[in-house]
Amino acid sequence: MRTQVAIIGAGPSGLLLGQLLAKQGIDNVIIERVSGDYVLGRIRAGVLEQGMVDLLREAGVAERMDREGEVHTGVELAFNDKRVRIALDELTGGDTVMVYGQTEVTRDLMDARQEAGLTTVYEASNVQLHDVKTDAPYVTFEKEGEQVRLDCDYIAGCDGFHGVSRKTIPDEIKTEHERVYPFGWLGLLSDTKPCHDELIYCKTDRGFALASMRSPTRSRYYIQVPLTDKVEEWSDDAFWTELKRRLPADVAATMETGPSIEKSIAPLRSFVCEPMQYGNMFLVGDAAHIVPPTGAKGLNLAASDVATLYKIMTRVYKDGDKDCVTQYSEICLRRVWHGERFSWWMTNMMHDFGDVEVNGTDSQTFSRFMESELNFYTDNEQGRRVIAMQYVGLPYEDVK
Ligand code: FAS
Ligand code: PHB
Repeated sequence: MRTQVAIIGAGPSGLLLGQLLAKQGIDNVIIERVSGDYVLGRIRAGVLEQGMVDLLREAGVAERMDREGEVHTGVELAFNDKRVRIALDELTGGDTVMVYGQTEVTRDLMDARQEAGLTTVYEASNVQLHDVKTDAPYVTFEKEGEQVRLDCDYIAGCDGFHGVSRKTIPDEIKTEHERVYPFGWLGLLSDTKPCHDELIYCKTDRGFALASMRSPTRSRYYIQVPLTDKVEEWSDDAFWTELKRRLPADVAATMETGPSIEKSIAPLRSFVCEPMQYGNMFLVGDAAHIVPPTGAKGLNLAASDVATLYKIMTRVYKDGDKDCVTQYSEICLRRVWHGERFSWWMTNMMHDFGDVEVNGTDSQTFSRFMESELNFYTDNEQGRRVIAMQYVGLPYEDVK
């Protein structure tokens, strides 16, 4: 097999990149480890920045999102028995976010790829990258017992945190930055009416909670839990009882509960691999970086990586400008670190660290610092503007 760009991973990064490249006539093949149904079964992000919305429209896959997605002009922070609305549009000169689940984004991209007759190899095993430092890199994998070789010009490692691509960068070349948080998020998806028309991020002395949604009839909720918790220990009733103790009282009093259709615990970490490229192999999305979901940045940072690589590949194949590939990592990392910092900051402000020492500060002192931080940034319009600017997403950077 031969293609121009080999894409490892059929998550949102790989599928969105493949769709954009195809629109420019750039041939690409996606190699995915699991089945398409398995990819769709993962319940993840729910909030899309304007930049990602624009990219999905450019890729020609936004028709259902524009019909079924919800444009949100604000989010709420609830703490110390008060609720502060961050008026995203007023504070940023009109920017908003789109509430539309990652599962639906992935489904739209899969459908578009199939319709375009583009090649995706699902359930490929033993995927390996070769000769990435040369002008003739290639990928090998096994499919139905057959060993397959895919020759290409470039490889996009869109294979997530546990993928194979990042391992291709030698240890002596890469630096991995990591912060693992001492708690996780227990998430529940239910076919119930959302408890509020906007997202509510709650900080309480029992821990963090988030009320989100997927549609007017489907809700997504999270509560902070200890890393030692197991999802099977949490009955639906226990979840709803604890969630109601963390949501604002008036919201909890009227909210609709029901059976979970998905329930899982996600660990929280900040992670960045530098550089994000090695020879003709580029790391994209979770393959290069992970954020705690408190800032709704994970999927959105993946989208801005895709945008940068798409612009670069278009310059290579349309303008014959191969030199611009050296800009990829530097451009991506500037925006990635802003997203990392915001997600780390929101996580520090909104969670209960219990008696865990943080950055050498005892937990009580740290908690006072964070309480002051949250009050300072929400008490005045300038502070709320800082939160709003990051929440809607910083501008994408152009390729020089
Ligand atoms: P993905 O991990 O989605 O996709 C990588 C793909 O590569 C997968 O399909 C995998 O099967 C495949 N793959 C892996 N190894 C391979 C190999 N060796 N060969 C071939 N294929 C391979 N973000 C938010 O913004 N908000 C949220 O609320 C949120 N919640 C999350 C909850 C959880 C439990 C997790 C894990 C992440 C969450 N995220 C959230 C972040 C998430 O949405 C990611 O940012 C997003 O999935 C990134 O997409 P990809 O980069 O495509 O990586
Ligand atoms: C979600 O709806 O899954 C969601 C929304 C915002 C976040 C995290 C998760 O910050």
